[in-house]
Amino acid sequence: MTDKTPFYITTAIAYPNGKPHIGHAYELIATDAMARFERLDGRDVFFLTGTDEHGQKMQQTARAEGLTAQQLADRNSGEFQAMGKLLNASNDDFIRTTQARHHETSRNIWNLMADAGDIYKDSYAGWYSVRDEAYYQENETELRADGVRYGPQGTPVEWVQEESYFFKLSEYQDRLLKHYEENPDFIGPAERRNEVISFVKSGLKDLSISRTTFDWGIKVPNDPAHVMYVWVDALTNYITATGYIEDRNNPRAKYWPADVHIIGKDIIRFHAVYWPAFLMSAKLPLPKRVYAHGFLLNKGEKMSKSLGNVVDPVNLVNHFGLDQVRYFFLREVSFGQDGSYSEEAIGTRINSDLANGIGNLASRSLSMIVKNCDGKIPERGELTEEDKALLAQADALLASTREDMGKQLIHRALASIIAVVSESDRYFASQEPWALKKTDPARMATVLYVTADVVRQIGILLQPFMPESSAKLLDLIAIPADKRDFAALGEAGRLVPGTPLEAPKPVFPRYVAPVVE
Ligand code: ME8
Repeated sequence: MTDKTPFYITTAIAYPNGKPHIGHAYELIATDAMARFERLDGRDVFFLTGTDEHGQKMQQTARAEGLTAQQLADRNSGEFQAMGKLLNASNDDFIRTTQARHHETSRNIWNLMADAGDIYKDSYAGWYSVRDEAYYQENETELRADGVRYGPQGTPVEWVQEESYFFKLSEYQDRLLKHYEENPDFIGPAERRNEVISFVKSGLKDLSISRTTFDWGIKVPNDPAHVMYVWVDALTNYITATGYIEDRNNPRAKYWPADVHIIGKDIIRFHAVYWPAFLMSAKLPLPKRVYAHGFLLNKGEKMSKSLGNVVDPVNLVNHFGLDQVRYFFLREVSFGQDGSYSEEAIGTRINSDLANGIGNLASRSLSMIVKNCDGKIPERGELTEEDKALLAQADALLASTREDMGKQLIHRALASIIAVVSESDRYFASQEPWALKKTDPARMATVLYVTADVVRQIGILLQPFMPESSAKLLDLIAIPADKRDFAALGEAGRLVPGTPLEAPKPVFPRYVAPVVE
């Protein structure tokens, strides 16, 4: 049965203090694959991404570049939107936290928390990392030999002391722990869940939620000397886009609460501690799941401007091709763990899985059909045990990939699809349809039919990961537009004998590394 219920998925919203890097691209590609998967599976999907434009980091960067924060945000938010187009991201909306709709929702959620009695004015004194836009306890920081104090993410912290509003986070410690216990799927993967639970168990202090020493932010209701702490406003973006707080009749209100927030592991604390506490205070439903992916490392090393190894996603896509890059990251990196990439590794994946794998299977089987079956999908005869076993494996992919994708195990879903490609290669080689051409053409036709139907199902299932190439693959087998979603998998959409095919064009070329002179 097709599940048509709403499905709301988000990426983190990036700081547009610079151009997007490969980490941003990775998160967007992965979230896009999940959104596309659910859409093809019949769900009513809302997929949101955007930019997080306020805060001290934005203001400082803008100043250093001789721009206003708004100018910097406008310039780089445009870069993030362009990256989304380049990556073929299918987001339904792009939110910018400087938009009026977002200012309104941020004020509304603030007022709801204030009405609950959870906000009070005091003064803050403590450590702050502008790079992380995060407050840290002294015991989370360390003074290093260079005389600089660093926070837990390795970024410098500075001492801030100013009048500030506080959120009574300490009062939510028990409720949060109870929520994690009662909802074991709320945080994934398990390492992150354990990390969050031990952080909360170690004791929560009230959280400073406004700043007075700069003004690039959303003004606190009735106290314009304060701007909201950037994370209060940033996290709120997820609900802004649904209009849920303002109008439950908004056609998008049905998407709240979100099914899953996809974020990087460095920002789990904000999403799995602060955000649910704010929502509990505002008496709003909590997101169903927060899933943190790992970090991408360049040849095993952290990317940083000083190491000069920050890879521009545009260059990577221009060099290898978009779907090749999408495939590589989604297949190579275990989603939830850190992953390393290198040009060699990308080239190897492209050749083994795409060119020699699915590409070769499709071109061998389809060109044989074109040459030997009158250019039409052949009739299939009686199925042998081998035919049935292969079709059964392909037919079983929907259930297994659905289960994997439901747990954000993207790499596992892809691995099982590619395993069926390898299985089909073995089947094709052992059935020897080229030999059957002379001895038993009817049997050859059945073997080609079975192989082509597996190619069809693989093409349908690969659409979330490689939308453009999969469409080309499905074009080669003349699959009509209304037979490309998951409802057409298995018996329901089997190839129709007599459908004319054209000679297959290569969909996945081999990658040949450029010769370095
Ligand atoms: O954190 N590999 O923005 P951001 C993988 N504005 N993912 C990476 C990465 C890497 N090398 N570097 C960063 C922020 N990311 C906030 C979010 S959400 C309400 C506010 C991921 O631009 C990072 O983990 O620093 C985060 O999920 C996203 O990119 C944006 O990072």
